[in-house]
Amino acid sequence: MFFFLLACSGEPPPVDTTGEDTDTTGEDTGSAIDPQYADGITLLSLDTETHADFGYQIATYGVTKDYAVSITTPQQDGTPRFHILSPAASTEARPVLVIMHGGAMDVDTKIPIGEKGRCTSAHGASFGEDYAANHQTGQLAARLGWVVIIPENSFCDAWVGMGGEDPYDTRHGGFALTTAAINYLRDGQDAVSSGDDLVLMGHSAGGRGATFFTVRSPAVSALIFDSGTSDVVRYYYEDGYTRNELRYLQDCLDHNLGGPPYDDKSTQAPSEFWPGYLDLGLVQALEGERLSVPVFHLHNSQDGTSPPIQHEDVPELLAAREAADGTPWFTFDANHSIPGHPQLPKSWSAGYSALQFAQGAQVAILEAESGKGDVGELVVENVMLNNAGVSASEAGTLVSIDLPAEATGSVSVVPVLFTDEAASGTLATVTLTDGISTTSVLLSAEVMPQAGDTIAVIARYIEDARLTLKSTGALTVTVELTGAGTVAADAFLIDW
Ligand SMILES: [Ca+2]
Repeated sequence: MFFFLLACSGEPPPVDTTGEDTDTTGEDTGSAIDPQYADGITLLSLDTETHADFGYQIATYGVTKDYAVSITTPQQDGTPRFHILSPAASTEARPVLVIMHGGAMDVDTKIPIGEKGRCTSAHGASFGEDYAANHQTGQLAARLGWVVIIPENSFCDAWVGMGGEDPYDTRHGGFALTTAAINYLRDGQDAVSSGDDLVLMGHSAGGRGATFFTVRSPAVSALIFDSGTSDVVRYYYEDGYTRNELRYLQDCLDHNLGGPPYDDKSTQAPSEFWPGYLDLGLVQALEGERLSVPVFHLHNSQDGTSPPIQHEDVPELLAAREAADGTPWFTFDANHSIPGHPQLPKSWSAGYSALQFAQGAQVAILEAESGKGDVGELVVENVMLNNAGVSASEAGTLVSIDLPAEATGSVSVVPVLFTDEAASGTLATVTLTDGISTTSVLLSAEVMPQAGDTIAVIARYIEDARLTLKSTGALTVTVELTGAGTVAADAFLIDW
């Protein structure tokens, strides 16, 4: 049995998230239940309707203080909860995606300087319920057969809280709750078997939380970091925020991690609280060689909380790590674009690429507007580059674009195309060729996503639009329109 390897002050609880004892064959899954699990986790509700069309259910659990990972005090006005999206029962070893939501940071010891009451049980429940029903990447993962865990953080602890063992505030339990949820699944309590893939994904404050969890858990196989502050020390000290904002976020981090990162900023003398910062910041974790898993790094250069200065060191650190030990990485400026940001409606391209990456594929996102074709007009809905595409409604070549040279071998391409609501019939032919071999697919209006379409349409679109070609040569993807309706091309998702 593995335990967390910890170098921080205070002694968080030994927690096994390796799943080593999990029976991935699905046989006899109920035989090794620790009695305290049964006492500590309660099924609060079971929703079999929301995701019935693909055979999934949403189980919502409440965690009590008696659970193996102690959470001394329930969150502000309720029982800590988590959701599991899964089939009712399955013996198949499924990859697991854990999604940590944003906003899980506040000062709960005094009246916040910032948005008062932002981090509450209602806040956490709202995130959790919305993610379970609607989160784009979460649903996409479920449709692809993953089990999805969504913990609700209203501990205001930036996901670092160790519950009853927390050295600074035992009301904080974000880390402990996430651990409890993963252990619960991996111990076979949910009647679904989990495989070796355990992927942590977090948005904003959840991005930092997912980094912190990944550093401290040997069971995590990949990290999807979305729109968090990559450099938490710079975040603590950097200009770019108002005086009140800076005081607010410093108060939050002081409260979450016990104090500031440095005793003396001018000499960068680490404080006793430094180990927390070392693991919470993506930059700090990489600099400290504390992060060993593949990282899918999404950032948004339009984001005021997480401006470009936050992320400028990340590619170099990830590239250096790859040069040293071959660990894969991917970075992408999603720019809060649609598609691009995996939390927003219709924003499934980055999420889909992230899931492929997390399962070992090399990936690329190729913007359609960079290979503008003969017929299409460049469409820019706003100044964000990645929200641009090419659009046309007459027959001809919409876009023809060469794939990156490194995409060789068995290469798959999913074109990200959209159509207008009035379109009907066959709209486009998408072709992937190396000049010798060619593969094509016809796409129709009933398959191609439109504004307001559900994830069901998107998932079907991915299945129907995916092209795969074995090739060692230079590949080109082409979209030919039939003229039956308006088609917009945003990007091509490539994995190999
Ligand atoms: Ca684009």
